[in-house]
Amino acid sequence: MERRKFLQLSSFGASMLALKPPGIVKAPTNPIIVSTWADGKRVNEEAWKVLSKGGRALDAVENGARWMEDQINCCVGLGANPDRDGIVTLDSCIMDEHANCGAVAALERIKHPVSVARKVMELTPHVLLVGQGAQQFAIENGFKLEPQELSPSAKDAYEKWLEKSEYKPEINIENKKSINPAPPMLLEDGSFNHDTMGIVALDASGSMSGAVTTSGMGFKMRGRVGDSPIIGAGLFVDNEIGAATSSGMGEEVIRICGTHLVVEFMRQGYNPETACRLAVERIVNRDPEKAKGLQVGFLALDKRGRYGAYAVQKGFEFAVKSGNEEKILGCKYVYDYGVT
Ligand code: SD4
Repeated sequence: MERRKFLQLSSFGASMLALKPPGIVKAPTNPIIVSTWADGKRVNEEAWKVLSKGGRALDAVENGARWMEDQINCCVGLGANPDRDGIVTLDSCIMDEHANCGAVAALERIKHPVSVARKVMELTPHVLLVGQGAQQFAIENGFKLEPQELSPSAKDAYEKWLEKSEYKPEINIENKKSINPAPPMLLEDGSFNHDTMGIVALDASGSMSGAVTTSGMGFKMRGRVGDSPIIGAGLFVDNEIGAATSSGMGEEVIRICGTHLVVEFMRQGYNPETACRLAVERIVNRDPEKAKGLQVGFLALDKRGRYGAYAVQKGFEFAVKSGNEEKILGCKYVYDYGVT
């Protein structure tokens, strides 16, 4: 190629590089955080301590998740409901603005699985550590091994569950009346209204991150892992587009790579609520009868700070906090407790 033509072409290439698509440009933004369920409100407050000072979304979501894990008699963390064998096993994941991610599953006797997940992300070449290996990694990295005992509320709930030992995931559990509207959401029968906290945030520098922490479905089969620690199922972050998290029947979320799907719908131009609705419809349309008996909720935040949620059943809630709003919101759904 002639030298002049080559130079012309390469300067054209350089100017094209300068014209990055708008989503890729990192511009200052107003920080915002959204978290699943009503107790996401307190989680957001903890995360806001980081976001309001110009801190990183990654630190904010970890802070929020740690607060949740610290609650005794809670639906998340070591005080949560155990598996069928009476052992609490925890799942968690975290993902940052560079698509770095880390996760732990079936982790026992460690108080802050979200921070172990972050260490997996930062200190290993891996994404997911499970069971004994995850616990060993946690201990090697300074996490304390906690005693293996159930919290008073989990002990009560487990004893009650043992009376029938019925293995059926409780789906419309949100329908039950809360006797304690402040977190933890302890229900009349001693159970909790959910088992999972999903959090996604956008910080002042325009970076997005997310975290999920859960005890998984109460009285699950030993060794069962749901969507929560699975990147693309319980959590997905794409810093060019947005982030999403989920709660509910993990198996259904895994089947459709739920949060990855939500983010891909946002990439196609749908707003967060519509993106969540389309993912919910993917579950419902395949088997509407089955879907009548299960709950899945998706929550999404896009790069512009817009948020939205959608659920299979009535009852899914989320909390939002930014510089100018702080609220708990319900969302649209397909079924009103199994009825169209
Ligand atoms: C799981 N998705 O283990 C979790 C359960 C959940 O509110 O979200 N509960 O499948």
